[in-house]
Amino acid sequence: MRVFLLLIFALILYGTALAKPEIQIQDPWIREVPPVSKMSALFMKIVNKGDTEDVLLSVKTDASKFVEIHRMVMEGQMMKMRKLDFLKLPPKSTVELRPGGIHIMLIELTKPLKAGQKVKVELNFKKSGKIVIQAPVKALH
Ligand SMILES: [Cu+2]
Repeated sequence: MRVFLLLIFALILYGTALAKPEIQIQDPWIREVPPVSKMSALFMKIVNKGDTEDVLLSVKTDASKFVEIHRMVMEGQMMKMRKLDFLKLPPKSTVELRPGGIHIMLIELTKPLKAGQKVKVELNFKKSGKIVIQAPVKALH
């Protein structure tokens, strides 16, 4: 009986070890802005191929002083941006960050962003830890 219980326990532990998120970043890009603009936004698809949720906690880059996760909301007739403290990434799903939707706001740009440049960005996830990407700067159209 004791051996049987141990076996069950080991199987549960094994299962827990296997259950984890698996994050992939696809098609990241930063919107090109005129040199006078002090803000831009970063977009991408965040794919979680794993079987448990992960959470995007924070984003860092040298391209701007501050970085925030934003979503667009309708208030009356106005589209406004609201800050999110984190972004949930459900298992077996893709969260798309795109213009007009959820985006990562780069506030107080440290240098002008020109199309063709690549910007190093560090994403911090609750379970997957740090993922570093190179996001190209592109014009919106
Ligand atoms: Cu924003």
